[in-house]
Amino acid sequence: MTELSITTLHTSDADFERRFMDLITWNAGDMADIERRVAQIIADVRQHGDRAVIDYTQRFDRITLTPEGMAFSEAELEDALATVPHDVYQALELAAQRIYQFHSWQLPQMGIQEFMDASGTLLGQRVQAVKKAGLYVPGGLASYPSSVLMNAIPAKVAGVETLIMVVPTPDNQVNPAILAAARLAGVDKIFRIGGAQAVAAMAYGTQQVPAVDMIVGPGNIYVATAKRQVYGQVGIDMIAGPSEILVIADNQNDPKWIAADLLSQAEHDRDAQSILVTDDATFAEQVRLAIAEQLSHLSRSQIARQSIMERGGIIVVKDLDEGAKIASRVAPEHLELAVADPRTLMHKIDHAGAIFMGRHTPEPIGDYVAGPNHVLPTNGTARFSSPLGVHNFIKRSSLIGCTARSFASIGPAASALAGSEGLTAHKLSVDLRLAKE
Ligand code: HSO
Ligand code: ZN
Repeated sequence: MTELSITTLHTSDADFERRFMDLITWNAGDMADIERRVAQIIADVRQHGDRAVIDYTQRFDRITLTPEGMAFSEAELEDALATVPHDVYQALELAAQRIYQFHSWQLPQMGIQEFMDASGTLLGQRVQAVKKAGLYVPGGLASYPSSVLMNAIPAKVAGVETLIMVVPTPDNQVNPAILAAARLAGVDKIFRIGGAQAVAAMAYGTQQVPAVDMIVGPGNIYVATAKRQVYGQVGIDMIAGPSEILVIADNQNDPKWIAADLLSQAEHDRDAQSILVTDDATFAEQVRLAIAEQLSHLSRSQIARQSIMERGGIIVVKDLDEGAKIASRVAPEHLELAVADPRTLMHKIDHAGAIFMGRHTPEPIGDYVAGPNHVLPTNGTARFSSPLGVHNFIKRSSLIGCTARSFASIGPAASALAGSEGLTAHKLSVDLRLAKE
């Protein structure tokens, strides 16, 4: 086995800044060709509907669908569900129940909220769920039942009326636990389609696939590009990059625990990023050795090894406060605070998608059963964006109601502003009513 090298930086090094920026800068590469191909697929689906979706499915997934066969039938779902191992089903149930509970707690006040201001004008807002949402679920290596729960349950809790799901089934293969999760979460209809063609179908609608208002869920680069291109026609959640974890750990941890936590995200993707921040160089070396040892036993050791060697990092800081500053600059998707007093340290963190507090809270507990969402901002976007939640499926309408009296009081200012903007129809609309009163 080749020696496992991990980029190791000390904040006291003269070239720390440059090497730190190199470590955390992520470039997805040239996208022009993918953009073009995706645009073509979307245009085809808009023009030819199901016909185009079926043709692309034949080409990419090697299956022949009829229009009616695009969605799973009840009988097919029942058959698939019967094959899910009992312990997996029970675990999904527990996860679903905990995710439901957390997102119910998160729900803001819905419905009509209003007040009367000093002029006597009624002001307020109506808060409601989007009507229809579509969930993309990848096939293959990144097809996770837990992600079905994490995307579907917030939609249902928010009050989305129609929730559909698409999942590609290349060579007719599908993980039955995906279907079980969809059932548990209350998904209304599941289509066996994927790729940019499935995103286009949900955005514009076809004969079989209803057009939705909002598309959520992870996917490969084609799916991500398609989501970006249909944004505006529909809402989208976010464009997720490769997984990331940053662990701040003191030397009181078991290096094996921390090594496994770092590997948990490295095994997602060769491009995933795992960073250890510690105030003890000897501990850092123990973690490196534990990573090397554990790597050889992992089912995805090749992926994890590449991620650790090419994108992983160890940063040795002078104290935990400096560690918090470094972590805030990374703004990682997942941040573990494996220290004695995680709460104090948490207050010093400006940005992170999810914060795991204390030595007994490893990242994977949040991936599956804690309750908060595992769909989180990546690539530094935690500076301005938030985990997926009920809010992604909620929208507001403003309410404004003048009386003759309140209109007389605030109308003249509107008239003056309309005049100054040179918009004479605006002004007339106000003035006609003012004249009458
Ligand atoms: N950690 C991933 C989600 C996931 N993990 C699904 C396991 N299954 C999000 O970054
Ligand atoms: Zn994970």
